[in-house]
Amino acid sequence: MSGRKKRTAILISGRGSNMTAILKAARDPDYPAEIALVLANNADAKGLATAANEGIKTAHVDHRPFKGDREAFDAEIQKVLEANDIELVVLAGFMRILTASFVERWTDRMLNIHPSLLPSFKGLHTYERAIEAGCRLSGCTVHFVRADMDSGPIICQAAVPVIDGDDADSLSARILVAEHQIYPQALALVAGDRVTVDGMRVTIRHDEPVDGSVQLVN
Ligand code: 4DW
Ligand code: GAR
Repeated sequence: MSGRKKRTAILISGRGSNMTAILKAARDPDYPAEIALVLANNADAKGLATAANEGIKTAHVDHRPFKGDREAFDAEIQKVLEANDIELVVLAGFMRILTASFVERWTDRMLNIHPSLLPSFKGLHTYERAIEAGCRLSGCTVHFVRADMDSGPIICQAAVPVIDGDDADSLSARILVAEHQIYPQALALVAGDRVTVDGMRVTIRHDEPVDGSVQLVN
């Protein structure tokens, strides 16, 4: 690997399967990010125990004592990130909305994954809405975080077919497989300094020529 690994924090609220996929990828000596911290707002987040078992440093910042003072909650998170010399932040199923001032401090250094092909289906119930709309393709998106929910420059997307008879459970399971592939890849691109942002457009420096072939689905 050329250059030093970027010290990265993963923020979670629950299961942490994307976190686990990233931890696995980060075991590669050539992976350009090291996961220096996993932080959760819920003490019982399953991902917190997984990370601790993997020997990763964990932190718990409970949002409840802040009683809706989001600036104060975010300031506490910022304090923990700074204490751990964090350079990149990865939201992986982190369920608390972060304030504009926190988001701006981390502009182009904070990533999120969302289970739809953004900018379609921002918000909740993405699977039900994609099925209801009759989409033949759905998928997932890794993007830089901006103050507006589920907005921000897109780094990677994966298209996943919607199959006749799908329900939210079957579609979400298929999309999750793709999430676990693209999130580690997207983080590697950012941590490896291969990404430049211009407005909403991300340009990626690839080593291999990009496959531009058209794929027909269903
Ligand atoms: C997201 C958006 C809204 C809520 C939860 C998650 C998507 C990812 C995300 C997390 N934090 C973010 C984002 C984002 O896209 N943009 C910003 N911050 N600025 C949501 O409505 N959460 C509510 C609480 C849910 C819970 O605790 O279960 C909330 O009130 O924060
Ligand atoms: C993932 O499906 C992720 O795309 C979604 O939460 C799940 C977290 O799972 N995120 C959002 O909906 C954000 N808007 P995980 O904890 O197993 O990684």
